Amino acid sequence: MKAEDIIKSLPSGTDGLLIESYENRLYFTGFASSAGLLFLSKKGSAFLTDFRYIEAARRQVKCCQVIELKKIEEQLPKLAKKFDCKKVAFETDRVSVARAEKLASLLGDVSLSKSNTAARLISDLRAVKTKEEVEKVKVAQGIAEKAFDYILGYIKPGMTEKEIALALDYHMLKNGAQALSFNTIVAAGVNSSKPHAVPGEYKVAAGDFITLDFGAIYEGYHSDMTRTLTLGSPSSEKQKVYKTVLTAQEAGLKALKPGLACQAADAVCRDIIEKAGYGKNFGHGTGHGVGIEIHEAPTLSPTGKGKLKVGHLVTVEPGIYIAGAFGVRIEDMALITKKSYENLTASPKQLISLPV
Ligand SMILES: [Mn+2]
Repeated sequence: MKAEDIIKSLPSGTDGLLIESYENRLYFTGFASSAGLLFLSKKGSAFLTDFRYIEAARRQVKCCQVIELKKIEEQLPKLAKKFDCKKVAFETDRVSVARAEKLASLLGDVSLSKSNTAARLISDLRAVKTKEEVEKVKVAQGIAEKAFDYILGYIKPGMTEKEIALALDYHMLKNGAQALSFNTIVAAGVNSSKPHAVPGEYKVAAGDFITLDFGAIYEGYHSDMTRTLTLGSPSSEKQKVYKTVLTAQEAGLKALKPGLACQAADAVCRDIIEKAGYGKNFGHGTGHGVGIEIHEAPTLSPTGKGKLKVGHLVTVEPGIYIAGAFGVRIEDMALITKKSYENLTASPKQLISLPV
């Protein structure tokens, strides 16, 4: 079990780990709930959740005993004693200072470790996807791609960004998405220069670039893709920028393999964009891990840490943004394999020009 790997790797002297975040509870138990506590320890583990979820949890959680959460102030110290814990770690990257103080007081004699090791170990573990996790992302991505195909026939001049975003969202939700990966981005015309523009009342018109960045969630797992389309014929400058981003994106993908430094993966895309004269117009990282969270480890950026490993699932999404004019971003998701990568995004990347 994944949780056992974490427990074994905790710093010496730490014998337990408290997991309270939604994301990590889902990861370790496979059970999604708005509240709960997973107590992992070297001598045993327990998942506590309240009356609202207890019936479903008893049926679904297989990794450890399931206990109905009633009075945490009594149950937590009792479990710590039962599992013979002297010191327990917690999610230092996810728990507020107030909650950490509360946990420390609930634990009484058992000390709460402030070490970041557990948080780092969980992040590293979650970055490497199992086959089952990859399958879920693939289903999510399939839902997003069907919505993309649909939207190509839907967009007409005069439609607002909001209308296009709503149509994408509706299609994903109607066709199996449990939820949306994030607020869908539809950025058209001058708005496409803002990487995370919010869809508004702007009406798409001939010559516009339209950037669509969206994803679906399936069984807790996210997908993420970006395509930039045009309505009618774009200017030659727009075509040049699109070609540059596409060249960078394809080169970035092609470079992916185990052992490649995350910074080096970023540099592949960044160098091409810099050489084309648009270095200052690419102000974000090249990519990020995707899974239970839309952004997770590893990070492909100039400050990204570590190297790619088999099982990492990352986006490659360079862009060029010219303030007050237009922007282009193209994004695929890629799974790092033994020799290179598998592209999980099948939608076409050649510039699609929609009829006006
Ligand atoms: Mn992304």
